[in-house]
Amino acid sequence: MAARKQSYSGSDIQVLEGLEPVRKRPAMYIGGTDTSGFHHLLWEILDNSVDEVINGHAGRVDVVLHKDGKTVTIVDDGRGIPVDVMPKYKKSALEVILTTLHAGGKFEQGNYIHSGGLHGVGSSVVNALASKLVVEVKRDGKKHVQTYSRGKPTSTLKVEGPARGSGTSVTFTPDAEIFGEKQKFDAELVRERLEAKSYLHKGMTVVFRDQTQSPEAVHSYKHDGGISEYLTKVVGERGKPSVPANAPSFYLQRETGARMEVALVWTEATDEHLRSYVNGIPTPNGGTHEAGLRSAVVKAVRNYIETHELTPKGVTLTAEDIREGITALLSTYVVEPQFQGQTKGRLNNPEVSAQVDGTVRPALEKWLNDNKSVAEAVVARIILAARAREASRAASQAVSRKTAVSHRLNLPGKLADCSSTNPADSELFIVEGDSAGGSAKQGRDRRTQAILPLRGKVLNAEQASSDKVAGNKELQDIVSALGCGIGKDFDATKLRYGKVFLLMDADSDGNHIATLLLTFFYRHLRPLIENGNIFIAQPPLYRVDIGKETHWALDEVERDRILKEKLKGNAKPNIMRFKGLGEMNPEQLKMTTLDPNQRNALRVTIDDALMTDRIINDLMGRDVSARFKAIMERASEVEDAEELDV
Ligand code: 0RA
Repeated sequence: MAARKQSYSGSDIQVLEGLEPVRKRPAMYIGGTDTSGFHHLLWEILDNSVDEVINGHAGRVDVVLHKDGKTVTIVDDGRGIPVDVMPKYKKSALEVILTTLHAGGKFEQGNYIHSGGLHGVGSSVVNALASKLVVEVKRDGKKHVQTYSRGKPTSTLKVEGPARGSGTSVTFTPDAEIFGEKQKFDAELVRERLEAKSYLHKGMTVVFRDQTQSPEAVHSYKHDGGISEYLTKVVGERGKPSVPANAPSFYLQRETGARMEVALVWTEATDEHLRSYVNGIPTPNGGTHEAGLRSAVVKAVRNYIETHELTPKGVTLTAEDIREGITALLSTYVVEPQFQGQTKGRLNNPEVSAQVDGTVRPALEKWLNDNKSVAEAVVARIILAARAREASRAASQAVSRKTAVSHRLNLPGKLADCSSTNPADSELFIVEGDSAGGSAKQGRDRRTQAILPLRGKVLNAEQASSDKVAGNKELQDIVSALGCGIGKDFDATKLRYGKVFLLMDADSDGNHIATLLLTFFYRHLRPLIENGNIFIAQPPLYRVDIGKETHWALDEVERDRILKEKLKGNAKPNIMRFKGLGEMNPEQLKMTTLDPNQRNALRVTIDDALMTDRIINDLMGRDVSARFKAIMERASEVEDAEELDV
C-alpha cells in the first residue's frame, strides 16, 4: 500500500501502475491459477464488501453464483465506490480503483480502519483477471454502471437511472485465458466461506444464491452470537464433546484498541483445533496472533493450577498437555497487517502476539476462577493428558520390543495363569504388590483366574514421572499376558481373558497405578475399554465382626449400615480397617474380591478412562461421599454401577 491519508478524496490516490503485471504474473497476486487462485478472485471482492460491513457502512452482502458456475455477483449495501471524477487523472475514482494497481485511498487508516490491507489492490487484480466485469454503484440517488474486460473499460461510466439507497455490485467471470476453460466455483466452498463470515461479523446478513441448482438454492445467514455461536457449531461438527460435557465456552470481545474476538473450549479431542482470522480473513497457517493465544492459554492455566495448588505429583505438565483438546476461534483486527505470502496464510506482525496474550490471559484466568467446575474438569483433563503422554511413551518403548504374543511360551514369568484357555471364562487380575499377588494366587480359582502381580515399587509415582517407567517390564508383561497385541497389531480375537481386573490398594500409590494403567489402556488398548473388558476390583475397606458373624464393608457408609442393621442388644462389634490388600489373607480376598458370586467390581467405561484423577480417586480413594457421588453421577454409564456383580 502506498498512499496513507486521513480522509478520502479523488486526488488521494497516488501510485498508479497498469494491470499488465497482474496478467503476466498472476501467481504473484493471487498465489496461483489453480482452484485456490480462481476462488481467490471471489474472496477479494467479497472482502471489500465485508469491509463495508466491518466499518459500519453496510449490513448485508449477497453473493450469486450464476448458472454457468463461473460468473459471480457480489452485492453490498455500503456506501458505494465513489464515482466522482479525479481531476488529476481525468477519470472516475471507480475507474482508477478498478484499473490501477496499488490504488488505495479507501483502504487507508481513518477511512478503512480494518481493511485486510492487500484487499486494496484486490478489485483491480480481479478486474485484470476477469474476461468480463460489470460494476454497478448506487450512490447519490443514481445507479452508475461500467463494464470491463481484462482490466480495461469496455464502456464509459453511465448513469442508468435513479436508485434508492447506496451500495456496490460487482459481477465477474474469471478469464479462461488465465484459468483455463474447466474451472468453476465450488458452491459448497463458497457457501462455507460465507457462513463462516456470517459468524465472524455478528449481525451481518449474508445471502448466497446458488443458481447452478434448479431451482436455485438460497442460503441465508445471520448470527448475532458471533464466534461463540460458531464455536458451538465447530465443536458439534468435530464430534468431541466439551470438557466437562456441555461446558460453557470462554468468550471475549474487545472493541477498543486491538480489536479481537475469542471463543475457546476444551474438548475430549486429542488434538488442538484453532481457527484464526485477521480482519475477517482466515489465516490457515497461523502466525503471531495464534502464538499470542497459545501463550495466553498456557500461562492462564498454569497460573490457575499454581494458585489453587493443583499441581500434580509425579508428572510435569507441558504446554502441549495444557492445550490438548482445545477448540478455539480467534478473530483479530490489525490496522496494517503483514502477511507471509500474497495469499495471507500467516500473520507476521510481531506486536499482535503481545496484544492477544495480554488481552486473553487475564480474562481467561478470571473465567477459570469464575467457572470453578469447568476449570477443575479442565485441569483434570490436562493432568490426564500428561499422564497419558508419559504412559504412552513408556508403552511405545516397552511394546516396540515385543507385541502380539499369543503363545504361552512368551508369557511373563510372574504370571500365574489359569488352566482354562477359553477367554469367555478366563479372568486376569492385575494386582499391585507381590504380597497381595501371593494372597490372590492362593485365593483364586485356578481354573478360570490368572494373577499378574505388579511391583508397586517399580511403578510408583516418582518413577512414573521419569523416563525410567519405560524401563520397567510391567506394561510389557501386561500386554504379553493379554495376548491381543497393541496399536496397529491389536487383535481383539487374541485376547486371552474376557475380564481384566485392576486390583490395587486403596491408597495414593494404588490410585496412581490405576490411573497409569487406565490411561495406558485408553491410549493403546481402547477397544478393551469399549468392549467392557476392563474392571476395577473393589476389595472391602472394613471387616465387621459381630459375634460369630463376619461382614465386609466397601466403605464407611456400608460399615455404618451393617452396624445399624446387625448390631443387636449390647453385642460388641469388632471393626477392622484394611490398610492394604496385603492385610487380607487368601481366604478373605477370595470371599470379598475374587469370587464371582460374592465380589464387587466396577466396569470401566470410556468416560471413566477419559476421566481423570478425580474419578479414579473417587473410585479408589474411598472418600465416602465422593465415591458415592461418582457412582451416582455415572450410574447410567456403568452397568449396575453400584456394586456391580460380575
Ligand atoms: C473507496 C472509497 C469508499 C468506499 C469504497 C471504495 C468501496 C469499495 C467497495 C468495494 C465493494 N464494495 C465497496 N464499497 C465501498 C468510501 C466512499 C465514501 O467515503 O463515501
